[in-house]
Amino acid sequence: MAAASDVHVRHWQDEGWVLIEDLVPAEEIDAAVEDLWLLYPRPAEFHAGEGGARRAAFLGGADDRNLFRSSTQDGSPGSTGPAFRPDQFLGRSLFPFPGSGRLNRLAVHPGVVDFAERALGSTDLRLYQMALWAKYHGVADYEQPMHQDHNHSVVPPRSEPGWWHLEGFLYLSDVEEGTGPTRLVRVGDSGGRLEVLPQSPGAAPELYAAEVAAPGRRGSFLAYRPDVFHRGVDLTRPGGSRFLFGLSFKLGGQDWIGYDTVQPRSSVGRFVRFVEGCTPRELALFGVPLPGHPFWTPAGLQAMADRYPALDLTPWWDGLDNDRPADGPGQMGVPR
Ligand SMILES: O=C(O)CCC(=O)C(=O)O
Repeated sequence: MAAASDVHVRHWQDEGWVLIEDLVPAEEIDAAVEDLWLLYPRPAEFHAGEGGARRAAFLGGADDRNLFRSSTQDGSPGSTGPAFRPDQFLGRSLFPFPGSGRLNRLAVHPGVVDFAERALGSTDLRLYQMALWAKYHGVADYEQPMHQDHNHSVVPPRSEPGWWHLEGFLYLSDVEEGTGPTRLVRVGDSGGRLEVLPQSPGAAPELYAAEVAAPGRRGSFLAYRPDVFHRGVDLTRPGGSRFLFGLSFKLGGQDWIGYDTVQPRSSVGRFVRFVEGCTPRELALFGVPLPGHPFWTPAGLQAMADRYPALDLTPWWDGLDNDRPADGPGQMGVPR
């Protein structure tokens, strides 16, 4: 497994953000990306005006889930310059995704999870943001103002170890100048400042002067702290596109932080298949209690086996201190 180095971990902790090149091998991304095209048109298709309903979803609509509200930067029609515009967010799709399951597996990629655990200093993590984000040149003016993601928490972030969370983008396509590499500012350059509202170039020229772009090949992982100023920029290359998997992590128990929830889609077949391929540690990222947790009883594990027939429940049964039934229903979920 490709692993992030301690230098990457320290860089994230000290500077606030880091780009880890090739954290996921390009071959794994290429195999997983085949599932993307069930949701989005391939770039050539999109720009040729093909792609049917998958393309139409990008035209003439708006998605305001991510909007920051401010009187001066509301991205109203016709506005120019950095702003949050509803059509910037048209390409978001929530986990779990259809297809082979390879794209879903990237949510728990060992290289990404290992980095998040080391950066946050804990193995008790939760995935709280799991969404794809597709952008195509020409769909929207993607230029955003400098901001911190205060929409990930109902309280202001704290900037000390133990209270951080980790926001991340796994690159599913090569992200180069012209295809919108995110701009970010080192925390040292913003001096610990917190701003709930986005900062315009006129109001905070020093943040724009300090911004650095984060281009990288597919498989790279961009991670930033919640107190890092950053912004999306426009896609300027004709025919260009950018595909990311937003994966953000928090410590277990930090209920004030959240974004995407998986529960509303947890009974669909694609989620069942995903769960059935996971280890206990991977499922803990979604809040599933670990083996040995007092939540589990023999009846609870039988019900788990009914809901996820192909999940290997052996570790959970082992965690019950030999309390397993002598004769279960004979499914993989109930070891004999
Ligand atoms: O798309 C990007 O590069 C960054 C997006 C972003 O910062 C946001 O929407 O909050």
